[in-house]
Formats: sequence, structure tokens, C-alpha cells
Amino acid sequence: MNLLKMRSWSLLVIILVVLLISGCGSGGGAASGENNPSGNGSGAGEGPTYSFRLAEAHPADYPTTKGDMRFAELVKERSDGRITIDVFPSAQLGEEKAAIEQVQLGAIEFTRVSTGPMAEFNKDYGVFSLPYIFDNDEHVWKFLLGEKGMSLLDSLQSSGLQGLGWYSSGSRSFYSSKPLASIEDLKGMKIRVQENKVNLAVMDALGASATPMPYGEVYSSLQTGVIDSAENNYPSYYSSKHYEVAPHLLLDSHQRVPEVLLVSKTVWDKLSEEDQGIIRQAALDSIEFQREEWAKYEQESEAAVRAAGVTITEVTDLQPWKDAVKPVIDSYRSEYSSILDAIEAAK
Ligand code: GTR
Repeated sequence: MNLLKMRSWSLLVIILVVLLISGCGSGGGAASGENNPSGNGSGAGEGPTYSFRLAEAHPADYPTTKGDMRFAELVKERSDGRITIDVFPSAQLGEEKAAIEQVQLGAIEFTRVSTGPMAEFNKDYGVFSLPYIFDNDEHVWKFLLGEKGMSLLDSLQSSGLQGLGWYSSGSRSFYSSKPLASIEDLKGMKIRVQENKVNLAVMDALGASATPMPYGEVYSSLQTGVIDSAENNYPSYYSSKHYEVAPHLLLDSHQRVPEVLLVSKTVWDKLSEEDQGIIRQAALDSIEFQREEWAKYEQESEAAVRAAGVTITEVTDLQPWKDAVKPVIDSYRSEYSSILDAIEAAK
């Protein structure tokens, strides 16, 4: 072998070794959950490259999933392509509770979940399941974006998570496979709730029995009669097709349970301050887009279920509802006093 040939062989071997060590930065993290900096400088920007996953329970065309996607886009753009976040919709990476556990462990890096199931991971989050504590969406947003609301994102650190931002989720109302037109009709019903213990007390106060279960099981449980009723906002009622098997909707808007975007604290702590800043800001900047998409889809889904012939009853007098759940609020008042005060002040 002549000298020239030997040189080019050694060069090739060196290139191969470098590529192997750097892992090529080609998105292996999506399959393995690896998120170590590859440091190969092969991304467009300076610094380590990352390939992260985000678990989402809703399908790709749902407004909240669109919010996740906007968040991921902004992160990619602002990191010059160094940080990619692949959104996995439709609970492909697991139902919400399982996704939160995986994110706590760092096996999945990001997720968007409802604050409903979060209550079992961080006590403060149970406050969102207390009925009628918010007057309307504006009130919710004034609280969430205020000092106390934003501090709830950081308070998740003790639960192995870091909150990044809030998304809209409207208000939740009851629907059933059986006729449902008044508070009286709920008595004795088996009602599916989001998995947390505040919901058990709420259903008990309404004379119903709570059946906590993952979102993905609700359609078949309504269909087979395992449960009589469930509750959610218009977008979920429509997108999950629950209206097909539970076509009686009673609009009592008992809860306003916002969505939250989360990152694993294990992952977060390994990021540079600059990258944390990019991710945090991208999450905050995706909120407005999600809210706009939410508002559009809320109207579309209401129109669609009306067109499908769902029986819709509006509750005109909320007083009996508020009276019925008052003992629950009272029993949690001391536990949530500072948060409830901030919610009250945001009116
Ligand atoms: C929806 C929420 C989902 C899920 C679902 C449920 O409103 O967006 O993340 O929590 O409710 O009832 O389980």
C-alpha cells in the first residue's frame, strides 16, 4: 500500500471513530430516551445537540397538541436546530399518569398533561379540581399568569418535574349515556373522573360515585355501561367521540382544570442556563397560539356535537350546585388557603 493510500485509510478510520463517538446526533434519543449532549457540533448552532420526546394524550389535530408542536418548533428554531422535540400524540407513549411517572424518571423528557392527574404528584395541583372556584376563563388566566400561578410551575421541582407553561382547557361539564338534565339526575350515577382524590369527594357530595380511570378507557366504559357518565370540556367530548355513547350533556361548568407543559427535572438540571432559557421562553410564547386554537376548536366542537343531535341542557341556576359542593371546598380550604386567596384576588 503506498503512502497516499495509507493516509486516506487512516483519515477514513478517524472520521468513522469520531462519528461513532458523537452518535451522529441523528435523533437516537427518540427511541432510547437518551438525551446526553452529543457535543459533535453537527447541528447548525454552537453547543450540544439534543433529541427529546414529548408525550401528549390528544390526537395531532387537537388544539393542545398544536400548542405542543408550536413549542417544539420555537425551540428548534431558537436553538438553531440543536434541540429537537418530537411530539407523540394520542397517548402513544402512555396515558397521562404513566407519562408523568416516566417524565419524573427522565425516561420521557417532556409531557403535556392536565392538572387533574397532577394532583396525585403534587398536592397543590388538587386545587384545580375544586368546583366553581373560577368564574370564567379570563379569571383562570389572570390567576395562572399571576405571581402565584407562575410559582406553581416551579413548585413541581420537589416532585421531580419542572413546569414550563399553562394551556387552556375551558370548563368541564357532565355527560351521560342516560338522560341527564338536572343535578338530581346525577344521584346514584357511576361517573368517570380524572384520577385524583379531590374528585372522589366532589362526586360524593353530588350523590354520585366516582370511578377514576385513564382518559383512553372512557369511551368503551361508557359504551359497555361500566360507567354511566363522565365529564369534560367540549373539545375533549367531541374529539374523543364520547358524545356518540353519552349523548346527554348537562352544562354546569363545575371545573376549570388547566393543562400544563412539563419537563423532567433530571433532564432540566443537565441543560445549560441558555438552553433552559430557550425552552422556558418557547413554552411561554406558545401559550397564545394554543389559546387561539383552543377558542376556535371549542366553537367547532360545540357546533359539531349540536349537529350530531346531542341533548344539551344549560344550567341556569348554579346555586344548588355550589351549595352541594360547599362542604368539599370547606374541607380543603385550610390546605389550599394561600392558593385560594390568590384565586380570589385574581377575580
Ligand atoms: C382533557 C385533558 C386531557 C385529559 C382528559 C381527561 O380535558 O385535556 O389531558 O386529562 O381531559 O379527562 O382525562
